[in-house]
Order: sequence, then C-alpha cells, then structure tokens
Amino acid sequence: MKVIRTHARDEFKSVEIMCKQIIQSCWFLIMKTNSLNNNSSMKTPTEELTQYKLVVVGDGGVGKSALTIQYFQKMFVKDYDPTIEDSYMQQTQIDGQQCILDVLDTAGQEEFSAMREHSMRKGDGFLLVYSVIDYNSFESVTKFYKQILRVKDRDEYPMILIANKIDLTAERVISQGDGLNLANKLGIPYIETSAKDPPVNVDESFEALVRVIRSQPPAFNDAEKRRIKRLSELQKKKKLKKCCIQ
Ligand SMILES: Nc1nc2c(ncn2[C@@H]2O[C@H](COP(=O)(O)OP(=O)(O)O)[C@@H](O)[C@H]2O)c(=O)[nH]1
Ligand SMILES: [Mg+2]
Repeated sequence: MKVIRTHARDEFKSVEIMCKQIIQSCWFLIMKTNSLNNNSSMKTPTEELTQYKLVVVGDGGVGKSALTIQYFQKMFVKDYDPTIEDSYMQQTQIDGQQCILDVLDTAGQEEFSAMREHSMRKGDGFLLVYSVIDYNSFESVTKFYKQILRVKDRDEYPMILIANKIDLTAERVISQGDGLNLANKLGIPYIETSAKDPPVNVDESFEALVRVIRSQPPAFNDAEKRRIKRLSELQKKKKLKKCCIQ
C-alpha cells in the first residue's frame, strides 16, 4: 500500500511530472480504498498509526533522491532532476509495529536554503547524506547538523549519518574511519549505503532512523505526540457524533 505525492516548483512542471502526478493520484486512491478495507478487518486504522516525517538532507548529487526512490520504488535512478523536492508516503511495518513513513527528499542547492529550513521544522528525523567520493559533501554534513539543531532549538535530535555511493570503491575519498569519527563526534549512528542495484543498507537506513525516533523519551517524541493529539481529537469527534444521534 503506497502513495507518492510531488511538490515540484511550477516552472519545472513538465508533461513527465503531470503524468507522474496522475499515477500518484491513482496510488492515493488505492491507498484510501485499502485503508477502508483494512478498517473492516483486525488491522489498525490508518488514522491511528504513528506517522514519521523523515527528511533527507545533504549536498546536491550525493544520492538523496536515488536513496529515497530506491526505498519507495525499488529501482535505481541514474538521472533525476536535482532541483525537485519530492515527498513520498508509505504504510509499513518496522519491528512488528505498523506506521506511516512520510519522507521528504530535499533539493540540496543553496538557493533552496529557505525551503530547506521550512522542511526541517516539520521533520521528526533526518538522514544526513554525503557521498564517499565527494569531500565537500562530507564537510557539509556538520553544517546541516547544526542547522537542524538551530531550527529545532534542541541540543540533540534524531539523525543518522549516511555514507552513500560505497559501490564506487576506486573513487572513494572518505574512508569508513572518517565517517565513523564524524558520527561519533556528532553522537549519531553511522550507516554506509549504495542506492545502486543491488542496493546496500537502503531500507535499513530509513528503518534505523525510525528506531532512533521511537527510542526518544515521550516528551521529545514529536511523532508520538502528534498521534496522541490526533487520537484524542478523533475520540472527541466520535463522542460529539454519539451525542447528536441521541
Ligand atoms: N554509483 C552510484 N551512483 C549513485 C548512488 N546514489 C546516487 N547515485 C548517482 O549520483 C547522481 C546524483 O544522485 P541524486 O539522487 O540525484 O542526488 P541528489 O541531488 O542528492 O538527490 C545520479 O546520477 C545518481 O544515479 C550510489 O549509491 N552509487
Ligand atoms: Mg535530488
């Protein structure tokens, strides 16, 4: 069960994107229908599930889109428009618990910095991606890390360091040791990935981030707080409905 939605900037809307949106709308309808069907069985209704908003950040060209599309569509994209900021949604099960993953694939260019801060505000957790063949992207990680903490006004926040493109062994300039040192310095987990087929640690990265979010104390867990608020609103609505019928 899967729905994908796109927020492409107006000027980049091509016929291809329009087609994509039509396909996405179909997915959304399928998801809605499935959700209705699920409600009649023993499964948890979609509105009662925790929704995790994950944000993929990093310099342009590090593989943010390739990782996200590999996770959601199980395919490797060679060429993807670097200016597009896309979001993808999917109901899934992690450690036996159903949840909804809402993943935002950000555009890494500097001109979209304001847009990035806006998306950072909404994120429950972040994948900080760099490419092991690009030293500058490795240096940028700390900048993204600090920006997230500033936007969130916190000393720590759920994040994972992703060293992507490990399949390009001959071109590698950032070693595993460098990556691990940075992760230790920032106090976040480290995962090496390849978005290319066969993918390495792609699903694991998104799942690991959900685990970090889940491991937070309840007072800091924004995703859980949102779910509790939504449930109490739903209950209020149900009570109101009952009152009206009687
Ligand atoms: N070999 C290899 N190429 C990758 C990998 N991830 C992304 N790429 C390629 O790197 C380029 C930039 O990837 P993209 O996902 O568009 O980067 P983004 O700007 O961070 O979203 C594209 O040509 C991808 O096909 C990877 O793990 N291995
Ligand atoms: Mg991209």
